[in-house]
Amino acid sequence: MSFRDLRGWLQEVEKIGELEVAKGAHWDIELGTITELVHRQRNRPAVIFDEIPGYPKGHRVLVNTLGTNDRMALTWGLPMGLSTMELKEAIRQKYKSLAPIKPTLVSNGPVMENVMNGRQVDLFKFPTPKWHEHDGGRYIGTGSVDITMDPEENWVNLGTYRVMIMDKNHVGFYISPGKHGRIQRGKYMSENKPVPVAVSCGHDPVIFLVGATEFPYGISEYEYAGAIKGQPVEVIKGPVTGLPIPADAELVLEGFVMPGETRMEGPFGEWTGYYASDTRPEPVIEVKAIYHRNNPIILGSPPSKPPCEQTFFRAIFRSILVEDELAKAGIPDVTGVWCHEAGGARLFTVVGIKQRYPGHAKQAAMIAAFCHAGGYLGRYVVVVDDDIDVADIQEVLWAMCTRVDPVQDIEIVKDCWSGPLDPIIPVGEKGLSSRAIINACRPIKWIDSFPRVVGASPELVAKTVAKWKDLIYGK
Ligand SMILES: Cc1cc2nc3c(=O)[nH]c(=O)nc-3n(C[C@H](O)[C@H](O)[C@H](O)COP(=O)(O)O)c2cc1C
Ligand SMILES: [Mn+2]
Repeated sequence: MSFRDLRGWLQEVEKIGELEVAKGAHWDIELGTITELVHRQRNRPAVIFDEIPGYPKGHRVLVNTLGTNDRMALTWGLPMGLSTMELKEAIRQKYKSLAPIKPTLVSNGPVMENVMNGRQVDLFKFPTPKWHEHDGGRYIGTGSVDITMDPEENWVNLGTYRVMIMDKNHVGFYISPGKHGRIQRGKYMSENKPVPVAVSCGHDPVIFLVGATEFPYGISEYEYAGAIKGQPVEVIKGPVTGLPIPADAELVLEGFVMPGETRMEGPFGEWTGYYASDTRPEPVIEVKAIYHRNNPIILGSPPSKPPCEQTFFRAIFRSILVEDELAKAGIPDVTGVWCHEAGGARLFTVVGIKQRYPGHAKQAAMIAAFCHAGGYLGRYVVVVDDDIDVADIQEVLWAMCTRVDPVQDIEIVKDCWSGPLDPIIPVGEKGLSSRAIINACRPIKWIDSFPRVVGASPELVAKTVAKWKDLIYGK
């Protein structure tokens, strides 16, 4: 791996010409609006905002880290110049061979260059953006990770769960039901014990990538970060909580959630493209200490209406994870999975299979719909035959239009994993939602007599193109 931490990553990104410095953008909406517009495009550089009004030069905010194929490849330690599907394949190969590497405990690191303790703690010392016009506050945690420990099972989870500044020493953090951090937090709260939490607000993008991804329950995302990097992540024992914090992080908060204490959190522009969860009372962290490097960099990744930076990198990686879970569940002949971006890489998942036996399609669909990587806040799972390109929405729709008899082939499953962010579930009824499982494969019972697909055979195409190439495709 060619970089060690966020600063090393920035140097590499600069070398490939994909870093831009923007000076003078205001933290109040302006920076967030620029980010939204940049995040929508697929070829824009990572942007580092400096000289943010009201803040010292050098206190920076970085966005659009994973917004292009090359930056995603760089972060994964893969070659430049790959197409999206080549990148997916390269990541898949690398992911298959990953062996988790435990973090190494070190006694000190750059994150400790500056320490604020107790009464010195002041969250307003950093240029935290108000990202979207209708947000309820400034979110210091978007490209962040919330670090928690399971008090019974003793493993450390890293989850990207949004973090809102409440006042100079309190932050709210919203975790959807079922997420690992929520399960861990709940174990302390049900015993009325303070919950130790550390929040890293700027770090190696590999840390962000693993925090934002549905790795299996029970294994620390630190171990996956180490595996991706090919070397252990160095961590320091947090002086306040004892939790492991990245030694090379830019900015880390440490504190406790007091049982029973809540404040209103939100609204926040969410990945579905709505402000669906509005404001709710949520637990808050009383921040006891802040550590930061000189000239700290906040890593931002605010969601917005898809497609955007997030849906891009998550579509690739979630598709791989769902494929992996299908394989682990023993489903044969899965030819591909694509978690479409319009659905935030969650609401519309397509699984391709080579049908081998009656029931194969439904079996694949159900695993894809309910496994950890694919289960949360899903909506549609479509299974198609292997002649359909799962990532090509026109082909998928064609299969749905021609190989589905709705009364036979769409099944509704009720009472599935959802949460407050689900825009179609009304306030007061949120919590569960249904899934449409769409079997858009040719019916296995009469597949051999299913109508032949129109179109020249590959041999005929090859022969014709060889002779008429310029006429057909232009000179
Ligand atoms: C920028 C960004 C913000 C996110 N915000 C939240 C959030 O506020 N709450 C939440 O539950 N999940 C959020 N997620 C999704 C989780 O990070 C994701 O589901 C992750 O897998 C959770 O970790 P876990 O599997 O260890 O629970 C966010 C993801 C991204 C990329
Ligand atoms: Mn986890």
